[in-house]
Amino acid sequence: MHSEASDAEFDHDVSVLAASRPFQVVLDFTTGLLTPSGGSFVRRLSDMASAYEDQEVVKRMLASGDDPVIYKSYCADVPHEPGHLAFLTTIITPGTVGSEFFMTKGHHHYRDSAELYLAMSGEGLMIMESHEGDFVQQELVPSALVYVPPGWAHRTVNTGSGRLTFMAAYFGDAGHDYASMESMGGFSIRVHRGDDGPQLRPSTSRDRVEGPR
Ligand code: PAN
Ligand code: ZN
Repeated sequence: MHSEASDAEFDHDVSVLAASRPFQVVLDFTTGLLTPSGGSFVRRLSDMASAYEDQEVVKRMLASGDDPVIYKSYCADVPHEPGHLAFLTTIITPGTVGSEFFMTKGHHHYRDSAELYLAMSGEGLMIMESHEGDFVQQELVPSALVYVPPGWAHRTVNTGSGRLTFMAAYFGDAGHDYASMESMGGFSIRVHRGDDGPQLRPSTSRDRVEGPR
């Protein structure tokens, strides 16, 4: 089963209570904490080194022991099973790798299904790409809700000077497919720090994967 290995971070010991009875958790809109949470995971630069465009900078940072936490997620105590609605919060640290803003790995869902994002604090962008290669960006500012239709890969980028926090809810059996975007060389557009704010530029990583034409 494809989803089991790549969804390891999202899995946790779900309590019998949470799985079968209504429950309540508290979202802290400033810190992004979900309390109580059923587990958490962290992604450092070394966990997603290939996601960034400037591989020279990545190598230099890691070689000098600079391996920042790019983001942390807190998962609700909900089983990853059909019929359930899984949700989690994510807190992206501010920063860049070269000029490219810190961001999530980004993924498709194995089962093409919708997802709902709620921005809680900070400033960012959500970039989304369909199977057909259509690209859409949406701003993430506090209280913004972004609807991701089935089939759209999604990545979140912190373009601000503080942390970006948001919550996302998705179908329990959606599964997380990171490989499909990775195998194409990532998203077609990247978000860099420009002189006047975030700048969206075509990614050069796709050329690396496709080779010279
Ligand atoms: C989000 C993401 C979360 C971390 O909850 O999983 O922000 O990003 P990556 O999974 O791309 O590392 C979501 O879209 N869940 O489906
Ligand atoms: Zn998702």
